[in-house]
Amino acid sequence: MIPLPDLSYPYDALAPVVSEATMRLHHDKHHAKYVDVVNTLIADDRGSPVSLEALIRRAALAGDRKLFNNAAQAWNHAFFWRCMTPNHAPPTGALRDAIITQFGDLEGLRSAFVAEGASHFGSGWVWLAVEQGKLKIFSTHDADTLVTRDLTPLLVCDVWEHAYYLDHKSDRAGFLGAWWDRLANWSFAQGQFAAAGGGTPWRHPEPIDIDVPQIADHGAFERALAEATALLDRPPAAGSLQHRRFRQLLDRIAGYCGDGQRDQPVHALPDSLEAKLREAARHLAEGKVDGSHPWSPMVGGDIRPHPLAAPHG
Ligand code: MN3
Repeated sequence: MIPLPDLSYPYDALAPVVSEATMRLHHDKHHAKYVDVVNTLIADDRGSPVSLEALIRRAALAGDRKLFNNAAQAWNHAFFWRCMTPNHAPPTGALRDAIITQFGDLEGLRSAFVAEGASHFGSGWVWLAVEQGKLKIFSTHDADTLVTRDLTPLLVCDVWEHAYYLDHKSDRAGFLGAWWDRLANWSFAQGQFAAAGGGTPWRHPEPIDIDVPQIADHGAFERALAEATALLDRPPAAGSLQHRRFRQLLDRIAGYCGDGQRDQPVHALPDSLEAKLREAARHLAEGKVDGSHPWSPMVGGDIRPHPLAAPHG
């Protein structure tokens, strides 16, 4: 299943150019809906999960408009979140040099970008990209994306009305100018520019298989522990696919260890992990929402008693 990537900044970090209300609506409703539709459309697919990039190309080749539109929108939005930062700083280095060579100065590039987005008819996206070593500004309609083209995107701005209407009403040019001046993530764009010259550009987060098989042997137990440990360090948001997978991992680990109620072989958890996993499971089971607790983001969804939450000993 395709994950909905979390934002790397708080919802209110981009205000006032993009308000908290717009970010919550845009990420949690619009973007989440595209991801949900993709996951519904691919739910019957068998085999290992395929990357979102591969899925988009496959849908384009097959002429599957519904899958293409939703998958491309899922990708475009995930990329768009990365193109914004609350710590805006102008471009430097090789990218700055390329901008000056082609556009005279940063202002020249800004004018071209804002004009392209402002004059784009209807919904779509305005991009700064690299094509055969040259910077290029252009726009795409509706869900159309650069994933299916031989271009490396550096920055994108969403010019669908839902991206700016709450904060800027119909002033799309005003939104684009403020976005450029205050939010454009040049540090990210520089990484993309370097990758265009021979490297790996940004990829959508890998698909997640939420169905964790029963743990049958010690090798699988070790792998499940390693994954759970990694997730313990960055608790996934309630309701996310990562969250659902974490719950499954806890179930499988508990099943393999035995819950103390039944005559099951009991395999010991490493001491270093036991307390952390039991604490995570207890918070999931209690459904406690306490903003100060590191496990608060884990709480939510299908809360139920968990074997690992049972008193120890
Ligand atoms: Mn949008």
